[in-house]
Amino acid sequence: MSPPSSSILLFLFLLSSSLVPLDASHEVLRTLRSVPIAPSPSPASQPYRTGYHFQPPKNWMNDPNGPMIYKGIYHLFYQYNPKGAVWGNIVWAHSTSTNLVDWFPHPIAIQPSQPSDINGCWSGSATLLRGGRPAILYTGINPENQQVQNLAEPKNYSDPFLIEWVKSSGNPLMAPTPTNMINSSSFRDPTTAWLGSDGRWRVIVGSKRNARGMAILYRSKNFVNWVKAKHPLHSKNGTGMWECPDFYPVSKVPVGFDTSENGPTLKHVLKVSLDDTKHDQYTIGNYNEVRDVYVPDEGQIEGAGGLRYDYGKYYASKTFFDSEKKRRILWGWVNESSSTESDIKKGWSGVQAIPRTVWLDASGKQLLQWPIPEIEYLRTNKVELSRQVLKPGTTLEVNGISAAQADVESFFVAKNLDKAEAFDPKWTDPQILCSRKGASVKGSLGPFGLLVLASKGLEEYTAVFFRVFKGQNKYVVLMCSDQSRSSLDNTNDKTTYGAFVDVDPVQGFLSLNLRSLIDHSIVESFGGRGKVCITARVYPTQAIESSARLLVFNNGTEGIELTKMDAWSMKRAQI
Ligand code: DQQ
Repeated sequence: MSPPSSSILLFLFLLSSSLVPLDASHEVLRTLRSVPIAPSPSPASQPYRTGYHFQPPKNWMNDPNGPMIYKGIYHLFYQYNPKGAVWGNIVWAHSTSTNLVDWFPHPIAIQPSQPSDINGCWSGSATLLRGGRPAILYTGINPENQQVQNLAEPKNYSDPFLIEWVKSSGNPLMAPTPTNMINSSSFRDPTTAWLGSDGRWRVIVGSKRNARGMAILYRSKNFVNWVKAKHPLHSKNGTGMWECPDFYPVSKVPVGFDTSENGPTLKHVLKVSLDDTKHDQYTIGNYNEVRDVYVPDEGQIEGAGGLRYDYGKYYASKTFFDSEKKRRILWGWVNESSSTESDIKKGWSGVQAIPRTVWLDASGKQLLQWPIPEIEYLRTNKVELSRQVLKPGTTLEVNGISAAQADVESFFVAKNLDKAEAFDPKWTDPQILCSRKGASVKGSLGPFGLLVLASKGLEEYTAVFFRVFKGQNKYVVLMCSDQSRSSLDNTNDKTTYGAFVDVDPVQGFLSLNLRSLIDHSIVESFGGRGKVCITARVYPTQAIESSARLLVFNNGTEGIELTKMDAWSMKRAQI
């Protein structure tokens, strides 16, 4: 979401205050029962609502905010418009869960109520202070439409659901001033804070100066009085506004670490949501606590062309440390690819991707991501395909699962690597390559993979597939999610997505794993055991509910071995 210009903000504010007056009080509902839970809309009228991806019953949702675990309960807050299916009137909605799959809704946690947030409660993060006490830092929009940073704390620490939040009387705690050089329309989305060994908290806030994206650093001894550091934690010219920064330690062992941990065996990740491109881009590097700077490793690319959490639709993400299961979990917002008119008609917009565990790949050069294992409890009616060769031209239907709501894991092996097409070094953009070489463009080793949400006569399908090329010194594996045939409705954005997967052959064979989480209007795909993720939003008109089909295909001239495929129907989550 790009921040609306001040005139749009003023217009939205006037509109909302003239039609439905903004409630300036911090209304608090006392019990869980007092929250009206809307009945699930019928699938016939709402074929694009998800069965196991998080979404509110209606209206607009964007960024995940303040995820945390407190007293064994997972919390997810999110940017929400209580008044409609388009962005505006932004508050923090709140749900909790014991398993990250089933969610219980709570009253709005934070909404405009004081001058420092009267024009909106925008994104922010939770930090567990000493003794495990949660605190939320979030961006408020003040009466002058300036972006400022505020603090909210639980009213009752013994409530594991953290229903009521109290705003600090000192708000705003960080604000643009005539002397601190902060651009008041580009100063938002505080991260989870981390504690240095000097006993001071640090937090970064996304910003830009001209085209230089930056992570402005603040320090505090008591979490209330914050002092801006002389230099940002990091900045990079040419990258534009950094929204929703995230900064955390990782290691090659697939466990997570508290945000305050640092040491010689840990690397750090700095993720920024690039407002200019709407992509979540990250680098891996080192955090020098003495100088309070982050330095990306040599070879890491910042901005366009760098690493992305997801090469499809995925934005404004945020991680948290799950101290119970010792893992770092990533949440990300998946916006619609439909028109605003369709969103208003269906009455909602936006879903959250399935939470993913993140850790560092053995190469140390990129992250790995995998859907949290809890999601597997929804699997049912397993169908297995055993080892077979997918001959050139194969399209094989996988019967026996509900293909509109499924989890599919396939293991492919490409053997005749000497037959791979030559890779042209000019092909530097995998997304362009995928749109030129879609699923229907024959190759030699590929395209092979899945046709998901496919209609009976293949009038509609989304193709998720690989192609293998022979580069100068190594093989190049391309992973694509081709939405060009996903819907007969041409009002949707059907951009094809793609990425290169960094995998090497072992003993002359290239093994490629593909997992796809299919849920009515979202397809989340993980290639190379989590090296590349691509998420797509699709709106089939025929391949809906029980009419949706799943196929495995090979449109190359060489046979590809399907070592195994496990496919499950997914039960509905309680959301
Ligand atoms: N969404 C929030 C902002 C953030 C943007 C407003 C990112 O705080 O920069 O809803 O999608």
